Amino acid sequence: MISKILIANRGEIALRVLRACKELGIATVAVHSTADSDAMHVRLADESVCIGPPPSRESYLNIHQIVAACEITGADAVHPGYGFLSENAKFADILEAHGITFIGPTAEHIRLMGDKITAKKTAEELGIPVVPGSDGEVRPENALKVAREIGFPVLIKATAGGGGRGMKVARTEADLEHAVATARSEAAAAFGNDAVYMEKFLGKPRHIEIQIVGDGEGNAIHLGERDCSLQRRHQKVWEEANSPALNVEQRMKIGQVCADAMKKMKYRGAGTIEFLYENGEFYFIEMNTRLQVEHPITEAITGIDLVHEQIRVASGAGLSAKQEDIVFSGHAIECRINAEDPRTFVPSPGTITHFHAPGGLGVRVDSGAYQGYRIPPYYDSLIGKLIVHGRTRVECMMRLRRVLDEFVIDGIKTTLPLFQNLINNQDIANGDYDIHWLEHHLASTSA
Ligand code: MV4
Repeated sequence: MISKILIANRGEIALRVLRACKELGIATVAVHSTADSDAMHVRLADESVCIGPPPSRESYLNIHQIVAACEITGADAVHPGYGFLSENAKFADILEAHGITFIGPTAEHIRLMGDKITAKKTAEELGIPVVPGSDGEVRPENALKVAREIGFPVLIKATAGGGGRGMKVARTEADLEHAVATARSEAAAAFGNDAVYMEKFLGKPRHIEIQIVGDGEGNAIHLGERDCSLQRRHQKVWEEANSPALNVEQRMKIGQVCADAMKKMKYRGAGTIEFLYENGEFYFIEMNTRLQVEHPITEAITGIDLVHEQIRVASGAGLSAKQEDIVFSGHAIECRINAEDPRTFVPSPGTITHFHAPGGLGVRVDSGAYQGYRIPPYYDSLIGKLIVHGRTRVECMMRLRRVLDEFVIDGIKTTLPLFQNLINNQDIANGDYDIHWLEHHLASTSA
């Protein structure tokens, strides 16, 4: 049984995890850099430990400091949140070696899915549909042969990459050699691993991901999909559950394929299986072995607290529900609110002089911000997530429009105006968008 959880993260997700711990009656330890002493989760935690100066590599990424904080406080489990050390297999190994429970998958599964070549091979072996592509690593000497077999255009990806980092498109044979060489050198520089692989480049897909939870013993459930196609420079902006593009049959089919795959690998914890969706077909691209930023929209339509599930599974109590118990109800949209200029997206740190979070039925604001809070310049610009639920997508959009007009954040610039623009856009109203839509929209409206 877990008695005290150290939350190895900051910002809105640290507060979110803390809430779940308190609901389960589990003691909480917050860790923070010197720049986050005034953070809300530090104030609300039972204990807090300063783990270093502002730079992440000296604080939130400092494994020694985090393990030391566990030893000092007697925390017997760590929740990593997302980002930072959440998909660091070495961190999971070190915690287990210290007898501290890592609330997440095994280090073995983190490593397996962290390498995008082994992730794709594993997915295919488990019966998950994948993007047509190379059988493993592609090298300069065999790139042309592989590309001709796949058919142009092709996409070269770094096996140690993910999230769009290190990808290069080759549209013709003339582009290929340079694309492969550039991808390999950038991968070596960014990840210390120059291995790349190749896939058929899909031109106008949606980005649809499936939420799963496994108990590590062969049971697993899926909690439906999230449509994350509205992205800018690989940063998700607006996410929806359900996807406007899927029907119930498609949802249940791809969900079951993923749940069955997780049963076969005895996956432990929460995970997200990412697909590109085009012309009615799903194509696996990668799997994330962590809780995702956008998990609240899945919680909104299923009523399941995903952090509760993570803690239950980590403590050996198993899943709280069977697949037949899962009911999808209504529609939810998440808007990521960043402290950025809404036109240029340049970060806008500073002090919040007035903060009013909207409320009402079906409205959730996950944020550690408050009036007088000073947003530090050292970390990503996400200051909160606005999650709105309705019985239908139309009701959800109506509610979202009201909520965006009610939300007050003064003293800094935020991306709220971007959402007030999107909520009145006809393509968005029709759910008619793909992964390129937002960047095209921003380019056309900023002119
Ligand atoms: C692709 C693709 C097109 N074809 N793979 C981007 C991040 C990572 N999740 C994989 N990504 C892509 N992989 C093939 N074979 C297009 C993208 C992509 C993308 C995917 C989802 C959401 C936004 C995106 C933006 C640019 C490119």
